[in-house]
Parts: sequence; C-alpha cells; structure tokens
Amino acid sequence: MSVRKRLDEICDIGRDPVHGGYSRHLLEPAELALREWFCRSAAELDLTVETDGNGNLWAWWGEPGPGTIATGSHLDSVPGGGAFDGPLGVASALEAVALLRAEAWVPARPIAVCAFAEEEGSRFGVPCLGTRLLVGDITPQTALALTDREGVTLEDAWREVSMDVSRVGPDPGRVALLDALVELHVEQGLDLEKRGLPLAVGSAIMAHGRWRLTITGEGNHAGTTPMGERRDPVVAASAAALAVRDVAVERPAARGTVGRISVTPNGTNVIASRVEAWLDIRADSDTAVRAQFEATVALIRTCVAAEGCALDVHEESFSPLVSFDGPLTARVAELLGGVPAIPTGAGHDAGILASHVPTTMVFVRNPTGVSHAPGETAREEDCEEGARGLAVVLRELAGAQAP
Ligand code: HGY
Ligand code: MN
Ligand code: MN
Repeated sequence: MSVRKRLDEICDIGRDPVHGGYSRHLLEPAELALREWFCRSAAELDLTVETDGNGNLWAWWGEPGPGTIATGSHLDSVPGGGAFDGPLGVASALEAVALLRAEAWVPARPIAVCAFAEEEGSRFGVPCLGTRLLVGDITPQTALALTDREGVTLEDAWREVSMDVSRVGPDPGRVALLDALVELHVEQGLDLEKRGLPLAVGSAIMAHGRWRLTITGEGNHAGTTPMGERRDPVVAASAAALAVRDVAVERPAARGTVGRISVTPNGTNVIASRVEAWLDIRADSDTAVRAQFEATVALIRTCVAAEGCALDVHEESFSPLVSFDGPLTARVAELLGGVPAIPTGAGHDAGILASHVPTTMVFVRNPTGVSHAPGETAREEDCEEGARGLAVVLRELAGAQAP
C-alpha cells in the first residue's frame, strides 16, 4: 500500500462537476463515503474505530488511554477543493501505521488516527467545528442550531445519520488522554517549493476571523426603476468587496477576502433586495485582525449608506493566532532530518487543539502552492516521504511509556 494508493481509493468520491475539484461536505453523501473508507482502511490495520459525540473519527492502535499520540487531519473540503487538503493527512497517518505494523513494531502507548469533522466549515459555516466542540470552544446549543445553505440545522443533519445529539459537546476526558497531536497537511503555499525541500514542520497559524455581512436594499424592477431611485445592495456589496481589498493591501502580511456572496432573489432582470457576503480576514496577530476588521467595516458602512442600504454584521468565528508547541516542533523537525519550521495562513484542527494539547504540524511540498482549488497538488515521492517521516515520529513519540 502507499499514500498514493490510499488517495487513489477515494479519488472519485465527491468530484464536483460544476466547480471542478471536490465538494465533500459534512454528512453529505461524499463525506459519508469517505467516513466509510476511513473505517475500512482502519479495520484493515486492526485499528478500532469510534465516532465521538462531535462526529470526529478516532482509529485506535491500543486501548484508548492516557499518553495517547494522535495524528490525522480532516476529510471534508471546500466547494471545488483540491484532493490533498485534509485527506493527505488522514491517508499519511494510516500509511504511517501500516509502515510501523509491517515492521512488527508495537507502540508502548496508544496511537489515535483521527479524521476531524467539518474542518472547512463549508456546510455549517464554522471551521474546525468538530474540534471546537471537542474542546468546548463552541456550545452544543450554538452548533446544533447552525444551518447550511438549504436551512438544514446541524441537529437535523446529525439525526438524519442517526447520530446521538445528546453526546454533542465538550469531551475533556478525551482531550486529557492526548499527550501530543501531529497533523500532516499539504502545504498551502510555495515556501517548500522555493526552498527545494519536501517537508517542513509548522511554527504558527495566522489569526483568522470570519463575518457574515447582510446588506439590505429595495428589490425592484431592473427596467422600470430609474437609476436615481434605487437602493441596490449588489452595488453596495461590490463597493464593500473593494473596500476589503483596499484595507488589506495597506497592511503587511494581512489577508482580506470576500469569496462567497448570496444575492436575493438573484434574478437577471431584478434589482436585488438583499445580499449576504462573507468576510475572511487573517493577520499575524489577534489585535491586527480586529483592527483590520474595524477599519474594513467602517469603510463598508460608508459604501452601504451611500447606496441607501442597511448593514448587519455577524461574527461567525474567530481563531486566535496559534504558536505550535516549541519542544515538540523542534523534536519532530529533528526526527524528519532537520526540516525548517514555517508559518501558515491556513487554519487547521491542530490550531484548535494547540491550546489544549502539545501540537505541531508537518507540511508536504505543494509544487503549485495552490489550495482550496483543483490546482492543489503534491508529488508522489513527497507524499510517501511524509508518511515515512510520520512513521519515524510516531515510533519515537509512542515508543516509550508515558513518563
Ligand atoms: O480556511 C482555512 O484556512 C482552512 O482551510 N479551513
Ligand atoms: Mn482547507
Ligand atoms: Mn485543511
């Protein structure tokens, strides 16, 4: 077996004929098929699989218990996402276990291969939902009331697949079992390609916020409404998107994006009545994200008022800056042969768990640097090197009883 072969097993699951790439969203058919693949692959490795109360999958090598070394990533994708973001980390973790079992090595402490739920937040809007629930960063009530684009609540979706909603919520006992988490992920950038290196470890994750903007105007006829008598939220939203860009480009290392817009009623010959636009802001500190948000929204308010529209702003999630565990990161870097530690602008479940468990990441080179799009890629030899490296890390971290 190999990482490549494991990814080939799922390469036709969730292909998106409209957007290209993959659309694999929480508890929808494609993601459920990936869950089945995970369970089958784990069973072939004699791992015992369980789904925790928050939809996260755990494949155990050894009885669940204190001192656990966890690895893994996520299976869900953004709409039209790449083949590697998430699944590479899960496939590499499975392959690392396969490599260790092939040597007849036996861990001295439990190992857990994880697939965390709703990392992208593509269906219910909150990224890393499974790990945020696990650590108590979001309440079960808030999470279960989240709705998808069709208005289906997380609770309804949970019940649809016979999940027990009473189990949703923080699981401190499970988190307390974890001595370390190492998440392998495809690099979402060109740092390693420029360095000519296949692997790196993670040093930090940028601070990140997501907001939903609702701009309300007056729906009307495109042909009978004079230009001077309109309150057009699409015009306001367009000016807002430019404001997001203008504020971000003034700030070093900042990111400001409007990647999702929903127009109501979305008719060719209709002046819209309402526009929802989602704002994604990232920067190298929590205060920088907050300052950028305030400056951006102030400008947006001006744009919206100029069009005679109203604005509502709702914070959907905020992810503070993450610095991974220093000693663990250095140890993993050394075990991988002295690879560099690089920051990332992409959020990860490792970022959520990092404030509860010693955590770091391993990045695998991405020759295009593209992510969240079909162009995302990784060379086969780099993927196999990543799994071999993860096997070395697991052997070292789980090779001796917890002190
Ligand atoms: O949005 C992110 O950074 C991550 O891919 N969820
Ligand atoms: Mn992603
Ligand atoms: Mn990811």
